[in-house]
Amino acid sequence: MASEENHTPRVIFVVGVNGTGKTTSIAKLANLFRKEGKTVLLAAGDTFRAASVEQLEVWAGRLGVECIRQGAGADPAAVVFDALSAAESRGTDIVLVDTAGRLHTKSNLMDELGKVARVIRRKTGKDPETLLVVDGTMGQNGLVQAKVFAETIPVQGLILTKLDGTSKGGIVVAIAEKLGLPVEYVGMGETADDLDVFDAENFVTALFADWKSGEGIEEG
Ligand SMILES: Nc1nc2c(ncn2[C@@H]2O[C@H](COP(=O)(O)OP(=O)(O)OP(=O)(O)O)[C@@H](O)[C@H]2O)c(=O)[nH]1
Ligand SMILES: [Mg+2]
Repeated sequence: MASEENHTPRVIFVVGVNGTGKTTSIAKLANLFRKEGKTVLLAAGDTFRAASVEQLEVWAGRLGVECIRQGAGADPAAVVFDALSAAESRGTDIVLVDTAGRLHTKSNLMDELGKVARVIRRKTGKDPETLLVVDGTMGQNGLVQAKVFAETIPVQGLILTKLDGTSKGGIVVAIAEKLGLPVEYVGMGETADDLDVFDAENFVTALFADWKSGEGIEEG
């Protein structure tokens, strides 16, 4: 296993509006990476509410992964710095960074994301992989919010959550078109196993199959 002195972990920075599914998606990603045989560490960067640190710790306990935390009200950048130090010394493969949900209109909170990203860059020598979590049931509103996030900090891809709900599919096409960002993962429920790696071809096939059955096309 990797434990050389200058180990640099892969850092995934998870951002988005309140309640979109960031913390749950982190648990799902941790579960996915662990199944791939990777070592994972969670950083409780949502220090805004005490309950959110606890929420992440409950997931960490269930999944058997470590969670680096400080108290509520701590500086998220300091929590992330600690988590990266721990990952470096332990040779951890992937650090998943949770963040407090924020409205795109709150510029001080948006600035905070930039600060955390800078700490990650300084500590690891590279930009984090930033994944923006978008609630698939939010329609156009989600799109507008996502657009502002992506204009504020560099975003590499999207996690589209709650696609197990009623709204299906269409938003994926709209987002890809309007934001020009790849959908990396889709959330399909509330458990750690409910995350799919997004595959455009399969997705379109499934959409088409739904449409066909909706049209009542008879089977040969
Ligand atoms: N049905 C469904 N529910 C989801 C999915 N992802 C998250 N949720 C639920 O959505 C709610 C909010 O999820 P969180 O992970 O706490 O969202 P968050 O973005 O971390 O929220 P804040 O930290 O408050 O901004 C929870 O009840 C989750 O169980 C999903 O893919 N499908
Ligand atoms: Mg959260």
